[in-house]
Amino acid sequence: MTRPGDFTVHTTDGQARRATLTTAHGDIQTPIFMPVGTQGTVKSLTPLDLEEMDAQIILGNTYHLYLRPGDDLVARRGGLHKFANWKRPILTDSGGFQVFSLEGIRKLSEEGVEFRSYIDGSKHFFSPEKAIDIQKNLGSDIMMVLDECVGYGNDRKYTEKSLEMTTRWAKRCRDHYPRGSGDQLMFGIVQGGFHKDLRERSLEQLREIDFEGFAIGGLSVGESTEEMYDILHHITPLMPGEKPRYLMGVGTPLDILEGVSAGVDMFDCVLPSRNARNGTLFTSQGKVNIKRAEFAEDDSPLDPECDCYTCRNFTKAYLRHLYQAKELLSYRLNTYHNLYFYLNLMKQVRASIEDGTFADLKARYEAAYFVG
Ligand code: PRF
Ligand code: ZN
Repeated sequence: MTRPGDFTVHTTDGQARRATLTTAHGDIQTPIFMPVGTQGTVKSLTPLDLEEMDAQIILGNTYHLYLRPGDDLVARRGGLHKFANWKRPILTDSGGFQVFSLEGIRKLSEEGVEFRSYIDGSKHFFSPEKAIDIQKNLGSDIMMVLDECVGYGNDRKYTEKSLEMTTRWAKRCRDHYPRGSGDQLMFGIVQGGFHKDLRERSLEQLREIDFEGFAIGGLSVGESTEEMYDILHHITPLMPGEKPRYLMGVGTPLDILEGVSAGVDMFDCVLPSRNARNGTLFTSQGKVNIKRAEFAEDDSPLDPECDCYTCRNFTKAYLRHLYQAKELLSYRLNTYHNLYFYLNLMKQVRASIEDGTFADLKARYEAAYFVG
């Protein structure tokens, strides 16, 4: 019998791990990519689409769902799973990142963060406890602690003070929902900017608190790829091996492969869905910009190696036309393909770890995606 929070590592290939995480809405096979469904929907797709492409878990946002339609309204409808008719696991981000990255005046204090609604400018306040209460109302399988995501370019002193506060907030989140209070899991978030010793300190402090998993926050915030990979490879091997590791808001196919090579188990990013809506499509041959004139009369499929609904049924010429005409179907077909591509990448990653051929897979994608 498995219980929510159980995490079993089946095989490793270098630092890469093939594992299973149990949640209240079923098991997740890792490494995994989580499509982003900020408003309780992965833009332009239905739950049926997502099930068809084998999405195992999606991400929702505390910040957005609290502001609209309101977490109480969602709770009265039995939680986000019922409300959105999504039966598989859901992870909710705490709002930490959104409050700090979206516009809106904010006041930060030990107690929490005050911010203005991006919808109507009204004032709101998130304490660590409030962020957890909202995620309880949403009924997600994995809740994230409230953290401060320190932007790129902050000095060491600021970053140090911030990570110490993020730790105190993390403790308050856990105290507000002690392990065993319910079926929802809670992950801590490592901060510390681009200072290795501060990253280590953040991790050490969070390890004292009993979380079911650990995330790496504060990356992909404007730094170079080298800086990101440097911190990633430094901190991931120091994270507890017997718990899931989640790299927040990252990234490109190559970033994900790099994360897996460092031992990361879970990823989310708006890139595949957002790029789809801008006409930037990920294929086995690299990125394709579908708006380009060269595709106007191109009757070949977007990616001959992809067997998604879009690639099996439509030509590049048609996809370009839909994009130029701003047709709704353009968003839908493009999003379907890009997410299918990411989920298929993760399927290949899992199989390659089982076969001990992960390094070969990574090298193949690096050849297709390297932009010199
Ligand atoms: N914190 C939280 N969510 C996040 C991040 C973070 O640092 C990031 C950083 N890439 C993405 N999403 N809570
Ligand atoms: Zn496709």
